[in-house]
Amino acid sequence: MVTRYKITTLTEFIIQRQSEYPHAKGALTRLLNDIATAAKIVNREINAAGLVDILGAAGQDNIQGEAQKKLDVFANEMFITALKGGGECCAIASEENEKVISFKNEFSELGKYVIAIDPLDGSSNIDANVSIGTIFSIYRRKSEHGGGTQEDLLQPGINLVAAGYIIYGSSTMLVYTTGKGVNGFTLDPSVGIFCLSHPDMKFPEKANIYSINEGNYIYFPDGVKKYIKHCQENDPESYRPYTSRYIGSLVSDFHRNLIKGGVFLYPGTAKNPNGKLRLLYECNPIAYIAEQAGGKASDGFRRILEIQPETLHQRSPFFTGPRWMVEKVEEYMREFSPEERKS
Ligand code: AHM
Ligand code: MG
Repeated sequence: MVTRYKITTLTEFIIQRQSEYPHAKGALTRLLNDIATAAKIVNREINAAGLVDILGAAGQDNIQGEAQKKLDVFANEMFITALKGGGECCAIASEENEKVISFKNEFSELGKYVIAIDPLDGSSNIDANVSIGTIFSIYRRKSEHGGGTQEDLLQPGINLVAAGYIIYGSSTMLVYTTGKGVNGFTLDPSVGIFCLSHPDMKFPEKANIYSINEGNYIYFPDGVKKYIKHCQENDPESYRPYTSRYIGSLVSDFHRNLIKGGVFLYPGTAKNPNGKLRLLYECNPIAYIAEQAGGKASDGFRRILEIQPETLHQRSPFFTGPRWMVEKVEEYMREFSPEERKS
């Protein structure tokens, strides 16, 4: 008997999912397609980066005072162009722009959605040919008409409609959720189509990786220091000692931990009490995916998705992975670093 394999493309998949919402008019479907199209173009540029002379700083700093790379600039412009032209989105908050970009034109003013995006995360790794990513989150706007506003974007993660990331790695994948599980699609570069390759992704039950920039150890809160010791103790029943893996590229570290089972930690430190990662376009979308994959995401004390953002670029300590691993981190934080707790 001949075995038949059905290839499901990303476009087919999101259209199938749309039919589960009888009142949906296809706006979210079109928005996700716009993101996928921009991602393919960004992917093409990243793949060509070693060939053409595009590497190196673009000569300007982003608003966090970090040197921007040319590919950051390119990716930012690409996603903005695709989303503005698509007409479903009325405002974007991007890691690369200080203020909200509000679309006031005939295409987008009526768009129902706003997007927070990190167009190229982990970009300090580009020169070393290490996997990098795009992280996006989609909210329904709060304002009723006109261009989208900052208030439309300052929503807690529990209001997310969809979130996802693209990982530009040994293969390029788009992973996303609309709140009904997490699905991963691998780009077939020969035809330029994302194909369903990782349906219904879940953290594996057996997990034994911890990912943290241990070079900052002396600055970590005591709870995190004690947790690291816990990871290194011998207890085969709980798969310890764990393996340490850290790329320094959030999407890549998270993606590996999702597939292989592991916890990611980026704590606050004495110098930077809120850590490094940005709540709106790094922590929230990854937290939503983590929860949908059966995991958890916390700042050590609070559920990430319940934090009310005050500013666009605010940072948060970030711990995410399988539920039981994150709960262990929280236990250590409560016991050894109670002074870190925020209101
Ligand atoms: P970026 O947005 O400037 O690229 O920085 C975010 C990146 C994350 O991808 C990664 O998890 C983290 O920075 C690594 O930071 P560090 O080098 O301090 O370990
Ligand atoms: Mg980033």
